[in-house]
Amino acid sequence: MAVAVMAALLAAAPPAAAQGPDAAAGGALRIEGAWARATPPAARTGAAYLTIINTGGEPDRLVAASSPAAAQAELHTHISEGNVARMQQLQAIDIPAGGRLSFAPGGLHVMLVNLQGPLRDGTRFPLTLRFARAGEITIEVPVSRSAPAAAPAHRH
Ligand SMILES: [Cu+2]
Repeated sequence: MAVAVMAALLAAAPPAAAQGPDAAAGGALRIEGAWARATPPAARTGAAYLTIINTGGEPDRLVAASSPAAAQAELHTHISEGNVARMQQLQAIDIPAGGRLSFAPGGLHVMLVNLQGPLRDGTRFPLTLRFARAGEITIEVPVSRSAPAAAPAHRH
């Protein structure tokens, strides 16, 4: 009797997470290598970077982002006009089937607008990404002064 109850409890337990602390899975999508640059105390904006990997056979589309760390989280890229690089907000970003989308300094980034407070080196904050197909995926974004060693670091 006791054994049967135990077996039922085990069967009801959720499956163990099969991912590391820096990877989040949402169906066919995997989010890796998230980080945000530490900001000065008075900064009103920050930027977060990450890589989205679509392991599935269907395209998906990143349509929004949000975080308790800031009033708004916008999808931005950099465009060059002559010698001037400036940021441009995107309404959505496609991720092809089997594709990989990298956000990195000088390119795509999640712009955190009206920060609730500075992003401090060594802390983490939640970031929720909303996809047309996969729905919402929330990740923890570590804050550091520069790109983690595993991430491609390029400056502009
Ligand atoms: Cu921006």
